[in-house]
Amino acid sequence: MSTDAPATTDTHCPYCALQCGMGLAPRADGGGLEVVERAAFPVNRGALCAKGRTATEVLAADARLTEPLVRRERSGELAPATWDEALDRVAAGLAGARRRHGPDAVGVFGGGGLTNEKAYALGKFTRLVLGSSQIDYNGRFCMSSAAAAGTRAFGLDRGLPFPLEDIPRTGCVLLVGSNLAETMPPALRYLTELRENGGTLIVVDPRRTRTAEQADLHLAPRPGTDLALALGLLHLVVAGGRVDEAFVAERTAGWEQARAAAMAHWPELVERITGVPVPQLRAAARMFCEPEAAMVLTARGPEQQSKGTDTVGAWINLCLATGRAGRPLSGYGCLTGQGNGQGGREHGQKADQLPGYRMLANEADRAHVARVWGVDPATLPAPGRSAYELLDALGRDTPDGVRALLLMASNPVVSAPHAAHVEERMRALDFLAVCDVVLSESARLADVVLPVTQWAEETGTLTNLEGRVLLRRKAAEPPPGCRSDLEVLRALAARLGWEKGFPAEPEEVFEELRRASAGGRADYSGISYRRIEREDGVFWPCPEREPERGAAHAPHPGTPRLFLDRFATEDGRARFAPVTHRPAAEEPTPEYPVLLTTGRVLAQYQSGAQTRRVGALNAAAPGPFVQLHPRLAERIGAAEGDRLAVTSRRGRAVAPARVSGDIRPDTIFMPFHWPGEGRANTLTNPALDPTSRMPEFKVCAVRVELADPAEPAEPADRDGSEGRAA
Ligand SMILES: Nc1nc2c(c(=O)[nH]1)N[C@H]1C(S)=C(S)[C@@H](COP(=O)(O)OP(=O)(O)OC[C@H]3O[C@@H](n4cnc5c(=O)[nH]c(N)nc54)[C@H](O)[C@@H]3O)O[C@H]1N2
Ligand SMILES: Nc1nc2c(c(=O)[nH]1)N[C@H]1C(S)=C(S)[C@@H](COP(=O)(O)OP(=O)(O)OC[C@H]3O[C@@H](n4cnc5c(=O)[nH]c(N)nc54)[C@H](O)[C@@H]3O)O[C@H]1N2
Ligand code: SF4
Ligand SMILES: [Mo]
Repeated sequence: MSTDAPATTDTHCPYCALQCGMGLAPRADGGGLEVVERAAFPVNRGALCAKGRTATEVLAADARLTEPLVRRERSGELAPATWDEALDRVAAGLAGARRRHGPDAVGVFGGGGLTNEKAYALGKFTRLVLGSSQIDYNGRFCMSSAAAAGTRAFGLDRGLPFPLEDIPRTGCVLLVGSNLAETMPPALRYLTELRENGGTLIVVDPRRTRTAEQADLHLAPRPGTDLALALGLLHLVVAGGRVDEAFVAERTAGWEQARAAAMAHWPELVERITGVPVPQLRAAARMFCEPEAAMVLTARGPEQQSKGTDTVGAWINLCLATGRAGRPLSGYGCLTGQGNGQGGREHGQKADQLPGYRMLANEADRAHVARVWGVDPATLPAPGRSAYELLDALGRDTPDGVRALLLMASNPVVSAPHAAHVEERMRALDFLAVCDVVLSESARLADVVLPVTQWAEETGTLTNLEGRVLLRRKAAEPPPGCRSDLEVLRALAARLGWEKGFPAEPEEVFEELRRASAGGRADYSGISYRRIEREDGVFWPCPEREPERGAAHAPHPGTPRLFLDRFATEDGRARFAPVTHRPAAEEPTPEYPVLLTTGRVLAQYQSGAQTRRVGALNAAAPGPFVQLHPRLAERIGAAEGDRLAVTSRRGRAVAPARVSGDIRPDTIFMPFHWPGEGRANTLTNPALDPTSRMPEFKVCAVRVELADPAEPAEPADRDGSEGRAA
């Protein structure tokens, strides 16, 4: 921080996609920073959830890594090392795998929490320095189905096509598989205001969540049946004569096929598939169609399914048929998840994409980016594997196996589906390097761990769920042993023969990102750090405008609202998705008679790597649990707090029972924030959506029984699993 910097720095929360504005001020007692209110920022207007309020605790030295660690050959243990030794080891590990097995034997796995600058640099590093096609990131586990469906329908994928401030002014919000009262608490206010203004809220969730409690109507389908539900609602729309024929004729294509699929899903059939009674279906169709404007918002519930892309497509169809898209206060939106869930997927860490949402398979896109990077387009690799497929290929002794991995900002040992298998694959690697701020369960398996700086210690841009590009500002100096991810990439690139092209200064990277994105679908070329500071963020697309001769320069204003005149497809029309219902990859059987779904609780974030290190959050959410209905509990003889064993075809997890009438009797719910015996992802199914390659986190078949009381509980180890044997 420069000496004349103001005492309070305006910045943003390190965690979710709402990217709440907050201030960071030096503590009165001189020890570190404290979070203070930043009321002027429009998204959260000062409100923060418990994670945001306690975020500075992860900056403390005792919560984090402050020196590089290298695995010692003799002891097999991770031990402190100098930066030079650690970086030399990483460069040698990556180069060695490439020399022995070719460039695609080196993989990179990124994260949607990385800033735009880091995501951009990581993709460029992989394609140029490593020459590898094998990069993907945890956002594949997050919104990739909504991204694929949005691109297919609208020609563009941006989480929300409107700012959050539009929500209170629409007539009805149909919220599908989002528990935002726990996952984005300050956003609940928009729904409260909607209802105060006379609008209605419909929530679709197999559980009666804190969010569902706010709804005028709560539909509780069986997990994995949203596609049928959406088709059933569209059926009722057609049968009730509520199709907006003029809109369909003028602004869409493909209606006949979509209509036929919906007509095959009559209400009684849909009741049988989903478990939602016909009168509730009728009520929902009525509530959605009655007001002049309405929105459908989805989150991970319908998206994290092996048919997530078609499922989101079916919800979009409902919007299109009723004319609730491409008009003011109407539309379909996806509530993205991670801090930079949106921007993280636009700038080149996704297996098939280049910066600016350009595509690796498109010649013109390759040529543009290659020009900015100063290389021959032919040297850019082809699209690579998706996240789970990449993890599944780790350490494989086959010609296409990935032998060395650079992991930056994800903790797949806890968060990947079929996690025991993924852990086994990671252990089989020839070489694993991890950049993280804490010694996560995945970092514990590494040969080299590089301790990096975090949010409040560095500057960078992030793109929130509204498509608003924000500036997260540096507010404190990092511990002396930490370096930024950008510095790490620069140092590795230099060791691998690229002295230039990898600046460590975020604004310099952003300037290059602007040029790389110019003319692309996610065009950031008109955005600058200065503009973001002045304007509380700028919505993309925001192309740079050449000043007109004689006239005062009017920069592009950014695009808070998309599609009002035309959709982003070539002919300007939105596309109906030709979708029909299909079952989940795993349906219940006598051996596995119960459905497991998974998700989040308020006080923990993701794999818990950061939030399990915060005292107040651990007190609020100390460990895993199995939420189950009293009828199911009675059937297996379980009472509140009893240890339950949950078994799927992939493994077994043990966690205490939480008996609650707020869940369907045929379904159990487990949060996925913990490692060890209660790890939900030991159970989950890596069945992938054929288009988005998103795994089916939200439904698999399990057996639930009382755990053997003689079996000792695993000690509650906050830091998780053992390291990798040498
Ligand atoms: N506290 C907290 N907040 C977070 C995060 C966190 O880890 N903790 N993570 C952030 C990230 S990356 C993300 S992606 C978002 C996720 O935000 P959400 O999508 O709101 O979170 P989830 O709990 O995964 O899923 C939401 C709901 O889907 C329901 N659900 C389960 N199966 C189905 C189904 O088949 N159909 C339907 N319709 N619903 C179903 C679950 O019961 C759950 O209540 O949260 C962000 N915010
Ligand atoms: N069963 C089940 N599993 C799920 C889901 C589910 O709903 N159910 N949801 C999925 C979803 S939506 C998501 S997004 C994934 C997320 O799962 P993960 O990818 O594991 O997410 P995090 O726990 O946020 O991991 C981020 C890691 O990066 C570190 N980190 C933070 N900031 C930085 C930084 O600036 N640089 C570097 N190098 N490291 C940093 C953190 O300390 C942490 O170790 O989980 C998925 N897994
Ligand atoms: S809602 Fe999200 S961005 Fe806001 S304070 Fe909580 S975790 Fe941070
Ligand atoms: Mo996510």
